[in-house]
Amino acid sequence: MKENIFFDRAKVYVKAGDGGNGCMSFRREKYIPFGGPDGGNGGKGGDVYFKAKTGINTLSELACHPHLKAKSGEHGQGSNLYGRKGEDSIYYVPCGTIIRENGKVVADLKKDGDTFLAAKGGRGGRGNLAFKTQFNTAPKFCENGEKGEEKVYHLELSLLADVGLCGFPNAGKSTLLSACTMARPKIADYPFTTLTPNLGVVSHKGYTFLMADIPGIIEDAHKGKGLGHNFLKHILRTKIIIHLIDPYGFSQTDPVKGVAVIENELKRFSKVFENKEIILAVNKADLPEAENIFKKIKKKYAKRKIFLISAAANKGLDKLFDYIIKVLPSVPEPQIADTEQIGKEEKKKTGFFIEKKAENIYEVTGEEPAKLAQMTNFSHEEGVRRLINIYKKIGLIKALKKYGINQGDMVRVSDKEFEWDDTQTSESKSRFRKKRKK
Ligand SMILES: Nc1nc2c(ncn2[C@@H]2O[C@H](COP(=O)(O)OP(=O)(O)OP(=O)(O)O)[C@@H](O)[C@H]2O)c(=O)[nH]1
Ligand SMILES: [Mg+2]
Repeated sequence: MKENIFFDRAKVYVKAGDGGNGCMSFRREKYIPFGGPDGGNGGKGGDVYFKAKTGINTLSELACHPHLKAKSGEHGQGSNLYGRKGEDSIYYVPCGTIIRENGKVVADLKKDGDTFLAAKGGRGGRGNLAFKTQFNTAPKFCENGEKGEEKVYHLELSLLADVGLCGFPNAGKSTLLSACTMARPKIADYPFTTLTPNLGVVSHKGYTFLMADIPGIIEDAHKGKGLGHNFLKHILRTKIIIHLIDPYGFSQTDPVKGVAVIENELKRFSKVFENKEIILAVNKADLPEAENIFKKIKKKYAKRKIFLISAAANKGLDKLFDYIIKVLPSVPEPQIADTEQIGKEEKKKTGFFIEKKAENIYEVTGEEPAKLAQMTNFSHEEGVRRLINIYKKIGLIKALKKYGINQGDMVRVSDKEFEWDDTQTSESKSRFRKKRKK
């Protein structure tokens, strides 16, 4: 049987489709002399998207298949035929997926249908018809398609429930979830029954809210004891927490002292828990010791909201849920973990940087020059001339001269290499001589 592994994080490598190359072609038809250029444009490469979808609960699929791609655009053809666009790829993630790039949050897909453009497909290269002008009626060059974006993202699932359940193992968290929702988590009389979070929808007096049950935590969970405290991130963004207490305590821990033990673990995990309402609920009210423990805890935590319930016998739940539906509407929308803000899209980087790599090798880095070089088809002399003209316009040629470049030196841009030719890079006459391309 295939094991259902729960992943709540994934590192993925995303590659959008490349744009199709433009085409260089001339109309050749009987009785039509000088038919003119008719090379069509290449198609755009497909984009890669992440889309939140209810019903998906883990990032397992992406964690196991982390290479995500979209199709490339087709090349343009003669007779002004445009290449077909590459198909977009949509990868579905659970609601509550936080997406980070270089440690910075770039998207928080909260509800069903929320979409994030993860990598943009490359633009299709233009065919020679697109370059036809009054001054150049028969352009003998075309563009390569632009490369699709490549990115690395860290995805993390942080469930978005209204109410989160926490407490020592065996307190009855899963029993409570199954008593009031359609969820059927595993329940058993031993600790660590629950190994992955469970979600359920509670309907109470015409209101509905989402409840999350997570594995139990124990003292020193932050040091990795028990199942550790990693699952706490799934109740980090809940509006209210219900801390369930077993009147018989857990292991050697007394139930009254245990309250502080669990809450310390919460606070150690994140400051966010300090500002969240935590309701105390003494469970297993049907057991003889429950009433007594309830009184003791009420005395110790006089200012807190405390309930006595029995999840298994469905006792006291009405009162608890009455209180929850009363306060829920006034609790603000939970923010991204640790109050991080979604990073604004960085402005497209223009400009370039020149570095002398060796005695006669100059390396140019910069998004714009690299993209221009990549989109130039070096087998077309006119295309190379156009590239040099654009490099002149953006000041690259001037900057290289200022840097002291000499006749015969090599210039590296992206994966292309040129030999510098003074006569061809002068302001009046602009010609690079192509040395070789990789
Ligand atoms: N007597 C009594 N037993 C209960 C009550 N609620 C839960 N239990 C029992 O407590 C045991 C643990 O219940 P679970 O719901 O699995 O506890 P949990 O907190 O989810 O435990 P972990 O998943 O291990 O963290 C089970 O045997 C339940 O039947 C209750 O109200 N009364
Ligand atoms: Mg459980």
